[in-house]
Amino acid sequence: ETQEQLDAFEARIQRGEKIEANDWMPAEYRRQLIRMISQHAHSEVVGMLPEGAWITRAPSLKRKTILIAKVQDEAGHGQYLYHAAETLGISREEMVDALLSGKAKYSSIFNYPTLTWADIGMIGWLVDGAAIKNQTMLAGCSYGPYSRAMVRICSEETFHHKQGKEMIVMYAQGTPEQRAMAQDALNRWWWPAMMMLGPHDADSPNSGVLTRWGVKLKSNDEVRQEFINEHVPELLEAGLTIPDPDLYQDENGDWKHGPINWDEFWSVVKGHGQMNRQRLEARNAAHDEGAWVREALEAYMNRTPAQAAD
Ligand code: FAQ
Repeated sequence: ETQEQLDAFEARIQRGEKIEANDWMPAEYRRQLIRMISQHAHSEVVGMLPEGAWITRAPSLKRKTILIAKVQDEAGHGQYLYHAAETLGISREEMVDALLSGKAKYSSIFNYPTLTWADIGMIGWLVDGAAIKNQTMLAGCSYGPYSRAMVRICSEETFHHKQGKEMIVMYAQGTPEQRAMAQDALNRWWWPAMMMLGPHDADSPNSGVLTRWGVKLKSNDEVRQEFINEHVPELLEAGLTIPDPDLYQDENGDWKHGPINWDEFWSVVKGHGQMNRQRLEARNAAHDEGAWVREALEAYMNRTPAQAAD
C-alpha cells in the first residue's frame, strides 16, 4: 500500500463515490467491512431464532402468516449480506465456521429470550426500529455492495417495524392482561434495544476509521439518539411506561436516557448472556441437519457429462 494509493482512495471517499468489489482499497477497509458485514449477516440468521420460536404459538392465522414472512425475510437478509461479504474475498464456509465455533460476534440483542407473544411485537417495534435507524445510515456507506443491500433490507424492515408497532399499540389498548403483557415486554426489551446500537462513542474503537472512510456516517450515540427521539413519544402515546426513571426531554427536544448497564452488554457480547449457548447450539444443529443438502449439491456439481445430459 503506497501513500499515493491511499490518497487516491480517500479522495474518492471525499467525492462521495462508491467503492466497488474490484476497486483498490486499503487492507484495513477490507478487514473492517468483512468484520461488520459478516457480523451483520450472522445477526440476521441468529435473529430468526427468538421469533421463530413463536411461529407454532401465534394467536391467529393472520399473525402466524406475518411472522413466518418476517422470519423468512431475515433469512433472505442473511443470504444477501453473506454475498456482500463474499465480494471482499472471504468464503461462506469461513464465515459460517466462525459463527458456529463461537468465534464470530453477532448482535447482543438476540441473546435475550422471547417469553411471551408480546415479545414478538416488541421485537418488531424496538429491534427493527433500532436496526432501521442504523441501517438507513449504512445505506449511504461508501462500499457499494453493502450500501445497496441496506436499501432493500431497510424497506423490508419497515414492514417489520409497522407490524410490531400495530400489534403493541393494539395490546396496549386491550384487556388488562394484554396491557400488562405489552408493558412487561417493554420492560425487558427497552435496555437491550438501546445497547444493540453499540457502546458509547468514547468506547467505540472501530468508529474512527469507519467514519474516516465513509462507512459510518453517524456515530453510535447519534443513531441511539435518533432511535430514542422517534420511539419514546410513540411508546408514551400508546400508554406504556418506559423503564428508565432518569428519562427526560431536554431544551432541544432530545430525549435523554439514564445510565446504560454496559457490564451486562459486554457480558452478553462475550458469550455469557441468557441465550448465547442455546443460540449457538440451535445454529450448529441446523447446520448438521443440513449436511445432506450440501452433499447433494456437491454430488450435483461433480456429475459426469453423461449424467448432466440425462
Ligand atoms: N452486539 O467499535 P464498536 C437486525 C462490538 S440486524 C455485539 O462501536 P462498530 C435485523 C463490535 O463488533 C442487527 N457486539 O463497533 C433484525 C466491536 O467488536 P469487534 C445487527 C457488538 O462495528 C431485526 C466492539 O463491540 N446490525 O437487528 C454490538 O464500530 C429483527 C466495539 O464496538 C448490524 O450488525 C452489539 N450490539 O459498531 C433481525 C449492523 N455493538 O468486532 C431479526 C452493522 C458493538 O471489534 C429480527 N453493524 N459490538 O471485535 C454496525 O453498524 C456496527 O457494527 C455497530 C457497532 C453499530 C453494531
